[in-house]
Amino acid sequence: MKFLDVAKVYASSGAGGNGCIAFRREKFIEYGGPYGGDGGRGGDVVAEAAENLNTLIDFRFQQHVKAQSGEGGKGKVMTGANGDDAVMKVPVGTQIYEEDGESLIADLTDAGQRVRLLKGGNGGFGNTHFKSSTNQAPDFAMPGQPAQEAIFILKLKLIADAGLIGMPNAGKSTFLSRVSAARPKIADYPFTTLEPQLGVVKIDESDFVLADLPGLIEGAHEGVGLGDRFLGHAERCATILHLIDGTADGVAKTYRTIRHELEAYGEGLAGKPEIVALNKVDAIPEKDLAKKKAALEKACGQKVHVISGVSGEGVSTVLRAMMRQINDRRVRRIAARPVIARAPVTRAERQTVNFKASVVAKSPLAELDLDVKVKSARPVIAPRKKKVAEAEKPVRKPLQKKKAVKGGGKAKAKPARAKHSAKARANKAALNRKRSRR
Ligand SMILES: Nc1nc2c(ncn2[C@@H]2O[C@H](COP(=O)(O)OP(=O)(O)OP(=O)(O)O)[C@@H](O)[C@H]2O)c(=O)[nH]1
Ligand SMILES: [Mg+2]
Repeated sequence: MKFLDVAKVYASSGAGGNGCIAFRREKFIEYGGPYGGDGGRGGDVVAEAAENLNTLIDFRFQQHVKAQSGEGGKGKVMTGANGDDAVMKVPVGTQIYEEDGESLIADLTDAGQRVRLLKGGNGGFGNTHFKSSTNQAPDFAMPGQPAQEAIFILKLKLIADAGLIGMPNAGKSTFLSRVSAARPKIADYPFTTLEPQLGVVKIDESDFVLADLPGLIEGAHEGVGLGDRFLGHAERCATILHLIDGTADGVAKTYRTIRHELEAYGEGLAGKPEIVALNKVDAIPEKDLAKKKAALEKACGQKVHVISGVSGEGVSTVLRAMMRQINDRRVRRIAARPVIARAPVTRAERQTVNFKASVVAKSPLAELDLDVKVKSARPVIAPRKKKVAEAEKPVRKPLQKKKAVKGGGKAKAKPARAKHSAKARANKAALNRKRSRR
């Protein structure tokens, strides 16, 4: 698949659906009232970083991205359907700029990362929304909000741990094919590599991603040769491997030319950790080797590795040096990562939260003491002795007994019977009186 690292996209979100004007008309329902539903929401334009993509080539063929508009509201207070979002799948490492190509909107560096570029319009309210005591039959509704439109520039900056930089024919692609399973095109003419190539390098049970970038020549920052736009792919690298063709003359001059191009490009590339390697040692005459190495060391002011991508000489030493620098950056990044206190989400998590806990974090020492305190506290909260409880309770008991004593042995039954018999006697007397009157 062809590699493309810059693309222009015309995007528009979905417009909101219009609100509906309707009135309820049903048999036996007089004055049904307003009955129009709201319009649906328009879809958003969203960019999402996808792991399985390596190029922006899809946007060469599809430059217009449009989200669905919301459906209009309907009678019976039916809300219109929301429009679907338009999701732009881009490779990890894509930067999204405004139309000017300079104002950065988003940098998608992790797989699955999403960003909303354009918001869909809200749906308009139907006439039911406007009913009130003073306007019981509103004959108007709101239109949906219009869609948003914009032009975006997408720029892909590959996520690689290390980058290969050098003049054309320095042996960059040969080195990549030697240390990884990548099979870039190799030939003895300049600018064989026209687009970046990635390979995964495995060394000492660790691995990293190495990018082979097209060759740079003098004046690349002014557009000479392939220009310097591919240097953008080295911006995210932890280290740069600068390869110099040892069979050519003027190694120090070559080194300075490439350094000058890195400085002219800017974006912090010149300040990146650099490993310098004199390549093609298998083809350098022995008498020239020491001289060339010394000249290069003088020019770069650091240790120069002597390697050969063809014979493999010195390759593992260079890879280990690169791995050290990559690991350094990985450690620094992990240390700098902010600790995000996540709110409890699941029910089980929420139940573990102690809302009465003090805000000040306990020291580990205090936590150790905790166990001892609980143990010592147990006897204090032990249940009170039964005797004490009984002693407190029987305050009313003697009273009940007293009552019982008053009424004698069958105290409860007797007064009731006595009461009943008195009533019966009274009734009997009344009956007798009636009879006597007759
Ligand atoms: N003797 C020898 N030749 C090498 C070595 N590495 C690369 N070459 C040769 O150098 C030529 C260029 O190699 P490439 O790997 O295509 O160089 P490159 O830096 O990728 O070049 P561009 O893609 O044009 O920038 C090829 O003919 C390789 O066979 C090496 O270590 N020893
Ligand atoms: Mg190449």
